[in-house]
Amino acid sequence: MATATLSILKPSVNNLTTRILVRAAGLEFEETDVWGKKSTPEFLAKDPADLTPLLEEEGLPKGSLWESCAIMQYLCNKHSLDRFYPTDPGERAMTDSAMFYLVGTVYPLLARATYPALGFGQYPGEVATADVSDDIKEHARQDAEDALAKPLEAFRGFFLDGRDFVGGSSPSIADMRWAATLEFLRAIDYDFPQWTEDYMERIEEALGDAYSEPVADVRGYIDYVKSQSG
Ligand SMILES: N[C@@H](CCC(=O)N[C@@H](CS)C(=O)NCC(=O)O)C(=O)O
Repeated sequence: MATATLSILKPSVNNLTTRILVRAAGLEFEETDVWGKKSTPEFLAKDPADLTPLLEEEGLPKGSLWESCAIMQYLCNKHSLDRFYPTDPGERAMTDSAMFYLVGTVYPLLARATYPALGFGQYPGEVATADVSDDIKEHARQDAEDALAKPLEAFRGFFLDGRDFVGGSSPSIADMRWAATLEFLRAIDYDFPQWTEDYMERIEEALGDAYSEPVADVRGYIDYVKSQSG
């Protein structure tokens, strides 16, 4: 019987990264799709942030944990998955830096650029949720899309300089986090530099079904929203 439960939403890349890791590591886990089942008193008792992914496992101080990168770091620490989260302090710092950069700096831009196409709600206080015209909202969305080129280049120039992956010769949890996230840019037919396509291809090839099976949910959702916008 699985000792860990991962509560997920299938079209989400924040969820996808953890779904890739548990498969790549061959961990025993139960995956629960919580579409329409969040925001209940039971869910909020475990996850007051009301966000997915959510990991439940005995041994966690509160029995539950949210935030995709924290979940991946915890699982790697607990199961000694050094190949995905190196123990050398310098290599580990590279992995952490790439993940924090993604979550703190890149994801907010990417969400502003892609969420309208994906049909996802945006955050209070942003242009997209303000009482302004659609033209102004589109202008702000385009600004976010344009602004992505700089952090993408920073990522390539630093983390992939002389290596195939942040993790060196094989993908780390930072690579899973980055590749999963970049999938959303297909919703806006983002003009990827060739290195990005090559990087994503390398990750999928290295991880095989562990990547291809869960990413099909995200790609399927993107195909669906594109077919609706036709
Ligand atoms: N930084 C968080 C983001 C989590 C997040 O935004 N999760 C979204 C799915 S992409 C969610 O559960 N949204 C549900 C909601 O807003 O009700 C992580 O990486 O886990």
